[in-house]
Amino acid sequence: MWYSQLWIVLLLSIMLLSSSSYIAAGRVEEENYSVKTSVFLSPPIYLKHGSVQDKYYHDIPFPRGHIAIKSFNGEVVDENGNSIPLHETYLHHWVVARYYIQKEAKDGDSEKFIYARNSGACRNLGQYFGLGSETRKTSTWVPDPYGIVIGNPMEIPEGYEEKWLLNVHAIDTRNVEDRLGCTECKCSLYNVTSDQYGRPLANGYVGGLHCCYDETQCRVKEGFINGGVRKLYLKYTVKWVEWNPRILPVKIFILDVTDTGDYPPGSSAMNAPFSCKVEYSVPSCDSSSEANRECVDVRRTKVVLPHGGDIIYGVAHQHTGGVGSALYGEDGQLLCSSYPFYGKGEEAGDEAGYIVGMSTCYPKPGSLNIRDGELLTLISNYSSLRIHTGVMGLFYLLLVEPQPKLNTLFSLQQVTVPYLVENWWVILLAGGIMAVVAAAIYRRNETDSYQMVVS
Ligand SMILES: *[C@@H]1O[C@H](CO)[C@@H](O)[C@H](O)[C@H]1NC(C)=O
Ligand SMILES: *[C@@H]1O[C@H](CO)[C@@H](O)[C@H](O)[C@H]1NC(C)=O
Ligand SMILES: CC(=O)N[C@H]1CO[C@H](CO)[C@@H](O)[C@@H]1O
Repeated sequence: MWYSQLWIVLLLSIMLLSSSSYIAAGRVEEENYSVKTSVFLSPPIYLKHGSVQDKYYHDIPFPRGHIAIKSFNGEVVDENGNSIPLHETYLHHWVVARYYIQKEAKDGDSEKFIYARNSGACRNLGQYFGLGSETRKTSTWVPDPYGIVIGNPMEIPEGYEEKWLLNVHAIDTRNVEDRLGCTECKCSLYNVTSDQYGRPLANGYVGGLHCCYDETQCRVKEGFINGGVRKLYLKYTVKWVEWNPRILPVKIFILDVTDTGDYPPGSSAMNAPFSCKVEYSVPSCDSSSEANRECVDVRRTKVVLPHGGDIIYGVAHQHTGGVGSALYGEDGQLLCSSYPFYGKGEEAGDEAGYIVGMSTCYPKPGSLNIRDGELLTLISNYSSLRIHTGVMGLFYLLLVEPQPKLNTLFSLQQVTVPYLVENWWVILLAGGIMAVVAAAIYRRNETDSYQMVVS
């Protein structure tokens, strides 16, 4: 049986490898054979030179059933599936949110709509997934035995079904006068005097989402004649596994460096101002009074998670100009830092001047814990060599309920080998048992193991 032989080979290599790399080796084996990949396209997004689309799409195609999401990524493509570089279409952000809707209700019927939010405190950041320009090169992989569990029939209210909402904010910057200005939503380039709700712009508001909303137009180069409309899509790729009792569900938290911490008491205060401002501006360093030789703008906020857990994954979201973000525990311990990497060339995924990826944190499960009610410090750094408007400093965290320490061989099948044992013979024994278990599982899943679900 080649499968169990492979296991022995793997186990032998596990014993020879250092602790960090054998975590990876354990994962490949456990995870990949039953992971399914679904690739979907958003509804078409029509863009002409300099134009903005910021639309919400209800009931988007999504993997159905009681499953665990392992990763979620997206990118902008054209009708032929070609990747579109950020200097042509800037992906300001995409956001995917979960909701329940009464079975016979029409989308948009707010009475019959229940927003199934993440576990974070920002009421206006309730999404499950969301990134921006960095989406092509940012790992969103949720390691085994963890997963973002969705579609649990026990959680969906009676008479309702679970659906997904997609928001894509894209800015076409071909032939615009000031590319960075358009992506940073500078109001002077957008010829707007009121925000998306028709309210006049606040005094001193020079750039941000209130100036580059849906159907607005960024100034194109003088003399440029309209080059026609282009049809694009957000292509999103969801990796997932069927739910099984060995999966440990993670909770999603989104922290925001602009969070003021003023949460209205009770959940009814829906029109109270949001404590998370989502975006902010970075003044340029020569205009600030302080001697700031490095020209780094450091934003900082304190946030409390009423209910904590063990950190499984962390990543920050920043815009152009970002130079890093970090989360610290109450005792000052660094919990996770996440740094942007900028592209160097022309092609999609490596566009010079744009953040094309963010580094991520995968602490050893159980090694970093956030206590209930712990006061965390979130820091977001931007270069202030020049002014930046409409920047963001979000931090995504995946947390799991702390697991009881394992001390019986019986529970081995729940967990990957490496965390458990120091003595090689125990690994070997455990490995033998796991090989049998894995082979049995493998056989059971054989029929659907490599099925690709493409819609
Ligand atoms: C700016 O907006 C005004 C009124 O909304 C319009 O009349 C004018 O043509 C616009 N200018 C440009 C350059 O688009
Ligand atoms: C943020 O900038 C400050 C000041 O330059 C620096 O001390 C800190 O290490 C930076 N943090 C990150 C995460 O880049
Ligand atoms: C197809 C697939 O899901 N591959 C994953 C296998 O596991 C590694 C981690 O060990 C992931 O990075 C891959 O994405």
